[in-house]
Amino acid sequence: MENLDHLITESQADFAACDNTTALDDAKAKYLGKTGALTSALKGLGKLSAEERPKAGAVINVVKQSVEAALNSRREAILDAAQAKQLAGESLDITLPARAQSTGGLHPVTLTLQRIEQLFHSIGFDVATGPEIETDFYNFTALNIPENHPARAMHDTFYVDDDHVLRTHTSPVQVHYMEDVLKDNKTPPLKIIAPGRVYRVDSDATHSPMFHQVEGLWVDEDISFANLKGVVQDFLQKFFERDDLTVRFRPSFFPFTEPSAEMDMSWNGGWLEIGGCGMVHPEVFKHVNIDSEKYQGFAFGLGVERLAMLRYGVNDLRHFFNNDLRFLSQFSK
Ligand code: 2U9
Repeated sequence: MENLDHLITESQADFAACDNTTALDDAKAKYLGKTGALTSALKGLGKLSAEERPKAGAVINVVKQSVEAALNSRREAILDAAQAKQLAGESLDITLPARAQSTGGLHPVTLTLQRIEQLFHSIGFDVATGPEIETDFYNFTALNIPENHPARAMHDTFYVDDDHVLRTHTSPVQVHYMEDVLKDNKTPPLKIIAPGRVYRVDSDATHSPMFHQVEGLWVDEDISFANLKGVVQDFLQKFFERDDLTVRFRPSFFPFTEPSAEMDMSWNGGWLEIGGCGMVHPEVFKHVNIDSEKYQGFAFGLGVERLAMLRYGVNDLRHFFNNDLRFLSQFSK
């Protein structure tokens, strides 16, 4: 019988030349396929004598096993290489630094409120808070706001029911506070600020249906407009970090103060309206049983968003409420 050893080296060379399994299957056919060299050799066994057949069969099988071993080892090598290539393509670069966890920060209005509270606290004002849903009495009547005043109209104020409104200012907080102080048999002096959310039916670039106010109240035996001017000017100078900042008053009207004034502050060579103020109206003191012959008090109100806009140079109030992180993240330290 023909020597078949050359098939081993030939098949090894053929298999080595294959770089994918399809080519390998084609190469396999040449040796192990239906008409392959080894298959033909096995078929040829029938022509041999019964004596020669087992020996020749054994020889063919040895060659066949070698070819199969070469085939399997090449197949494994091709599959390993393909997998390695795939893994290399999908690999994660674990040397890349992890993305930093963002820590968030306080809202600019919160930062402004904190600053306001801290500055007033430093000159002896307590911080008072109260409910955001108020009765008609605390939001309007106790503050001497007459029955037919526009602030009481549905189109200016959010009504919860006939007797309850979303507070339109933080003034009811001071009414509660004065009542509570007197309930404890305490007497003035009384020195508080009332910061918080308030609600009005209003919405444009400078008005939002929800905004923040801070109101101040100082009641004592001889409190005057001069004290008011000193407190407000001192506060604004510290808040804006400008020692040369001054305030001026323009006569105005509020039902809860008499006399009343609009407050302006000096700003870039001009004047900027910044809030309202006045001496607490005797009618308001009457509602909380404070003797207006003995005590006087000043009150003022400032818009917190307005202060924040001026301090941070924000030109549209709505930025504060759109929750755009590109805006908000600028205030995180
Ligand atoms: C009591 C008595 C009087 C608070 C006052 C103003 C004038 C005022 C506005 C400024 C800008 C509101 O945020 S704003 O829109 N406020 O003009 N507020 S006097 O007077 C009071 C408060 C409580 C018991």
